[in-house]
Amino acid sequence: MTYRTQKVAVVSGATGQTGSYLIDLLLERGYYVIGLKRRTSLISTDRIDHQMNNKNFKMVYYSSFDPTVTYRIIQEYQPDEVYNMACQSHVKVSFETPQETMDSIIHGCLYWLEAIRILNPRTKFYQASSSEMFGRNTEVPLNEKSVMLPASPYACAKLAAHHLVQNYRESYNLFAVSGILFNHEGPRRGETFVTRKVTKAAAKIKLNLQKQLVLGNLDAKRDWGFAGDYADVIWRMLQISNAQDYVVATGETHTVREWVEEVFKHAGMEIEWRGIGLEEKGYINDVETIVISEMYYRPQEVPVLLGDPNKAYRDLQWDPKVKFSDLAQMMYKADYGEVLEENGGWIEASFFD
Ligand code: F7E
Repeated sequence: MTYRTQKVAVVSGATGQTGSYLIDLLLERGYYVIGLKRRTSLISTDRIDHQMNNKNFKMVYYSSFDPTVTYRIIQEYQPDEVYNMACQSHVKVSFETPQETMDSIIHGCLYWLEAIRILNPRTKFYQASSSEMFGRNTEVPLNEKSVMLPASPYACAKLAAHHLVQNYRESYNLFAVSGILFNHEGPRRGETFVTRKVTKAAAKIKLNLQKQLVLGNLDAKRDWGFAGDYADVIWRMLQISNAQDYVVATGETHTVREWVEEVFKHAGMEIEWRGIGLEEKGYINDVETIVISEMYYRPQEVPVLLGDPNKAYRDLQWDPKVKFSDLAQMMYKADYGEVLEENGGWIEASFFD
C-alpha cells in the first residue's frame, strides 16, 4: 500500500467547505488523505468530486455519533494528523436542533481525543473551534485570551469541545490544538450562510432570474476571510513543535449591510436603503429588491466579531491573501458563472450585460 510511505491525514467533514479546501492542500503537499463523510440520501460530494480519482485520496463513511467508527479509523490508518472539521455548523439551526448540534460537536471531538489517547497518542489532532465562542463579548479585537460568552447552542458546544482539547493536551500531553476561526467564506460556501446567499441572489437578480432577496439582521458585524487561506493556517498549526491554540481572522470587521453593498457594487447595481429596522428595504433603480424579515433573526445575536490574528501571523508565518472586497468579487463572479451555466449560458450578454 503506497500510503504507508507517505504522511497520512484524516479529515472529517470532507464534503464541507473548509474540509474540501484542506483536502486539496494536503494532497498537493504529498499526503495520503482519508476524507470522512456522513451518509446522505442525496449525493453531497460536489466540493470534492475533482479528487475522487486521485490515488492518494480515499473517501470513508463516518458518523460523529458512533465512536466505533472513530476508533476503527485510528486503529486501521494510524494517521499522522486528524483534522476534525465535521459538525452541524449553522448557528440559527442550532437553536432548532440543539441536541443534534451539541452531540455532533462534543461527542465527535471527545471520541477522537479518546481514540487517539488510547490507540495512537502520536497522532496530531486539530479541532475546528469557532469565533462564535466569544459570543456576547464586544471587547474587540478578540484574541486567544479573550473572555468567551457563547450565545447559541452551537457556540456552547464548540466551547465545550475547545476545553476538551485543552484538557487532553494538558492531561495526556497529546498534540491537540484548536483553531479559533472567524467566519471563512468562498465560492464553495453553503448557500444558507449570509455571504453566499447574497452573492448567489445578486447573480440571479443581475440575470433577471430573481426579484427579491430576503435577509435578517443587517447590523451584525463579522470578520470575513477566505476559506482557502484558512486551510493553509490550519495545516501550519500541526507543523510546529508546540501544540497551541490560535485565533484565525483578517483583523477587519464589516456589517452584513456592507457585505450586501459590496457584492451588489461588484454586480454593477447600487442599492438605496429606505426605512429603518424591519421596515427597511433596499431599492435598485426604484425596484424593491432587498427585504428584511424577522424569519432570519436569531433568538440571540452575536453583535460583533473582530479577531486579532497577530499570534498566527507571528508564530505560523501566515499571510492571508484575500481581503473583504476581493472576497465579495470572487464569490459574486463564481456565482454569476454558476447561475449562467445552470441556465444553459444563453442569458449572457445578449440581454443583460
Ligand atoms: O451569519 C446575519 C446573521 O449564518 C452571519 C458559521 O460558519 O461563522 C458562521 O456563523 C451574520 C449573522 O454565519 C441573514 O444573523 C442576516 O449575524 O453567515 P452566517 P455565522 O452565524 O456568523 C462562524 C465562525 C461559525 O463557526 C459558523 O459555523 O449574518 N444574517 N441575514 C443572516 N444570516 C443568514 N445565515 N441568513 C440570512 O438571511
